[in-house]
Amino acid sequence: MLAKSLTVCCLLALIVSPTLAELGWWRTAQFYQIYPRSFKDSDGDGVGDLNGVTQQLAYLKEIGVTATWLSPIFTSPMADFGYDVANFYEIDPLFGTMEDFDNLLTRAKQLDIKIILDFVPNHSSDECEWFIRSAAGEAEYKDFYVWHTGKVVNGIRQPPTNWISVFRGSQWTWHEGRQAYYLHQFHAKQPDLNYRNPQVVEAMKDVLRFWLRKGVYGFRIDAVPHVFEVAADSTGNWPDEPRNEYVTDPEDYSYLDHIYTTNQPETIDLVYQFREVIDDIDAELGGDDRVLLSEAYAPLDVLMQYYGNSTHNGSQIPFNFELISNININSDAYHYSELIHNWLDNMPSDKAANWVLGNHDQSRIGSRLGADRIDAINMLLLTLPGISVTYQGEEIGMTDVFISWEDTVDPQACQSNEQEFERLTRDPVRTPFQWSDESQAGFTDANTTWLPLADDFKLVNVKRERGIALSHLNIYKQLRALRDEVTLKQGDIQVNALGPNVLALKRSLAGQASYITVLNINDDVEAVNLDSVFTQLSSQLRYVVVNDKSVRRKNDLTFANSVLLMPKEAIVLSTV
Ligand SMILES: *[C@@H]1O[C@H](CO)[C@@H](O)[C@H](O)[C@H]1NC(C)=O
Ligand SMILES: *[C@@H]1O[C@H](CO)[C@@H](O)[C@H](O)[C@H]1NC(C)=O
Ligand SMILES: *[C@@H]1O[C@H](CO)[C@@H](O)[C@H](O)[C@H]1NC(C)=O
Ligand SMILES: CC(=O)N[C@H]1CO[C@H](CO)[C@@H](O)[C@@H]1O
Repeated sequence: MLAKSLTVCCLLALIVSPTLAELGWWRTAQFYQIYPRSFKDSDGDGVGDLNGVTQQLAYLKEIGVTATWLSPIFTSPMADFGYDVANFYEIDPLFGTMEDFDNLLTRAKQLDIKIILDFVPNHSSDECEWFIRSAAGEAEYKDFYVWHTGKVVNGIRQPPTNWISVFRGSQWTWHEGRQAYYLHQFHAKQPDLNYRNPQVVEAMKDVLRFWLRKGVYGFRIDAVPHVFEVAADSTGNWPDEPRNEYVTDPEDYSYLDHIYTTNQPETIDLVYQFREVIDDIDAELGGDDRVLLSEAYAPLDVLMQYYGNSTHNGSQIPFNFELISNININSDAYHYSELIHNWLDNMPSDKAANWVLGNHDQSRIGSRLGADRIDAINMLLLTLPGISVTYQGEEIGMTDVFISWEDTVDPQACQSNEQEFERLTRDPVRTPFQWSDESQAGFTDANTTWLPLADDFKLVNVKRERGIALSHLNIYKQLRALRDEVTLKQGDIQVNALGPNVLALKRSLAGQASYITVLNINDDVEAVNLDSVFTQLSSQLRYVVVNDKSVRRKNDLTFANSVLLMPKEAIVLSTV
């Protein structure tokens, strides 16, 4: 049964003596991502808004959320649904007013839920005043963006480099007014800010200061690796990027290897600078720590640098996408174990681990890894050490919704074609939240919603799942309650695969009960001997959390040396 087992014990922040509050509330926090367009609509226009979020904060409390990060709510022409910011200081009227935002902060404070905002530094909207003034050549803003007159080949004007946009086609768009090309790594309506201009860096730091002083507890920084391009050479030109030979579509982003437009070394330093702003505001305002969460799909060694180096602190939470990017429906338990170890074993010893299993850009857990693994994955997420990040709807087991080409609105897909959009579209994970079995799933009073609602909303919704003992929601809530145990907050972690089908994690702390999460990720009945991989277990273990595949019930006992698992059964046991 027990073939290869990876037994490395990771000591986390448990040079205990400081209390958790002193260590930082965020170190064991449960973060929840709200996609405001799709969370709750309060004004009947079919699009979610801030008052909707405020109305539902009690639900976040119910599922034990510590802090919630909101996808962008700033003024935007919505070419990329708010990831194209026109004014970094204003709330878009679609989501409400500044007063609505203040009310949200007040209510969140009453409920002790921290609000985190999405910060989109990679670009602004082309409708941003900064861009308009830059395009007009105004001295102060002239170099706020990346401009180039292009090169002339055989008498024909061409963009300065071959760089391809994430949304297909050239990264350069000609601007008639300025008579130059501007750079955009994403949509043409999202010109890249020029971070080699110190005034831009300062302007963006001011944005951070503004919202922190208003009362937000930090930021999730979007698309960090794209912030810098390679520096121009002495003639003011940039190199072309090399081809990826295996991709044949010259419009496709993966046609080129992005060695000059992503993960430039300056990016890390910028994150350290943003952290200094956070720390300065901590010193100015006091109270609980403010935090930076950074989104970067980058190699592990680069991600570890985001945490900080010997002289500088960085992002407290560099998103760990190992279990999003590198696991698929066919992955075995060794693979899960290896990816978990990758993070734990490479992380600086005084930092906190984090685990992200979903977001607004990724296929949902139930669709990506199998609907019958939803509880198992949530168990993993909530019993691993450190910080958990849940995307809205994953706690009730929402799955990807098929959206036809006609109904598709995601620019990443709309810029492709009817054959390819399904591979690119992120609409299926952004559909309205399913609150109840009522009209429009209780999301809105409108007759239509900005994206179609899932067909399964009468079965998969908060109201119904509250009443089912072993629903995804109730299992999630039980796991959340378990996270208050000191062992789960501060304990050691040991992760082992017991053969290809069973993954086990043990959390332990001297003088406390140990907790063992055991997941049968496949469809055979398995009998495992936990004594073979974990030491110091009591001979009998108690079931603390079970899922609907289990034949055992909560509080039943089992022998540690013969735990029987049904297909896809996922359980948490404790020593007795
Ligand atoms: C740490 O980061 C700072 C700021 O980016 C940099 O100047 C310094 O060289 C780095 N130190 C080490 C040891 O890498
Ligand atoms: C990083 O932050 C921690 C916690 O706030 C602090 O104790 C430490 O001195 C900081 N390290 C550096 C290099 O600034
Ligand atoms: C929704 O549709 C019903 C029936 O077609 C109609 O009576 C009602 O006015 C519509 N509501 C809105 C908000 O458009
Ligand atoms: C990784 C990534 O693409 N992140 C964001 C950067 O900005 C674009 C364009 O606004 C967003 O769509 C992405 O989510």
